Amino acid sequence: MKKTTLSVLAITAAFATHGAQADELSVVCGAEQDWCDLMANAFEAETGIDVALVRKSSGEILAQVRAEAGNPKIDVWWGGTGDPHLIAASEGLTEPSGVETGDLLGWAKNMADISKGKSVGIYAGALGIAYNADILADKGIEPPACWRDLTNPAYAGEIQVANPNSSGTAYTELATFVQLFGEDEAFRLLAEIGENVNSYTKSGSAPSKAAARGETGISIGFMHDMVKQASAGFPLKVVAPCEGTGYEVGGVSVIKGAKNPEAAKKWVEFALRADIQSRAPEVGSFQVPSNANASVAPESPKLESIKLIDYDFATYGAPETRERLLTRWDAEVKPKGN
Ligand code: S7P
Repeated sequence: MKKTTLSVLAITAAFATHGAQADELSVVCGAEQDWCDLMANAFEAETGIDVALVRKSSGEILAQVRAEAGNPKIDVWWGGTGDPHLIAASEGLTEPSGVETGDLLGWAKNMADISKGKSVGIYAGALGIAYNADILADKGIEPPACWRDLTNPAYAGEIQVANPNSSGTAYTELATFVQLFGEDEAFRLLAEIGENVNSYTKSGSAPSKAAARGETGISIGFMHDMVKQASAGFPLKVVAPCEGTGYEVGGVSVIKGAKNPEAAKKWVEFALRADIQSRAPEVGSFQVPSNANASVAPESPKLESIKLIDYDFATYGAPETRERLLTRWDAEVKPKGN
């Protein structure tokens, strides 16, 4: 009798464990909170799998994935700039999802090629400058047209940008400057622009939200995050810098040793579908989708009409490059005492 009870308990426990594994998914999300929520709700509704989701900036996610290596709490990392996804892949922190990439655009497949299938591109977006037209007009300041314009002392205290240690957006900016101007000139320019910066934020989209609300005159960030504010009615103007600009390919990666690998793979398949990617504009996310059959919102910045650099994802998505550039940024750009 006792033996039977124990067996039943053991079977029940095993079933419960198995059930939990099949019905749960832990997601860390690098996109905007409203898009993260839309994705989690849609995935739960379609699959019945419970999603526990947390939103973080890209650098913070990379730090968590590194800290949890070998015993991850996260199953899948969705969104955020591609460079940290590539770094995690090269450090063996993520693993190939094995999903089909046939319908994806070239830049999304490129991400899969560089990472040996461990990360796949889900969207793309270009970096730019935004300004609050009312604030600059009130102060009688000419809007910037180029990256170099941001060194103008007329913008003292007017510029906001994120910190590249925490923010994928700001790391993309740092890597873009290095590719556009060469490393030494890039750091000289960033330090000079730093004289005009009022705050280095944790998240990459925060500066454009602040500029939209008139808390700062100028922001640096992704153009689609600026368009989101402009289309909500704020007086924010978006500038494609005259020298050219860099861009991100947002990624999705399955964490190595994920507790729920099947559900993680389902999430990746889900996130690459055209019908799912086409829903991003519902929450004002205007990145260009990676699935060739997804619809592109009319508000999405037209990448083909922007002077884009040939962003070197393999180099700037390598751990040693990120380490070197962030060390230099801390020494040469970061304000003392921060
Ligand atoms: O979803 C908007 C977006 O700009 O956020 C991601 C980006 O990593 C912002 O987070 P950070 O705080 O790390 O800068 C982008 O991938 C995405 O396009």
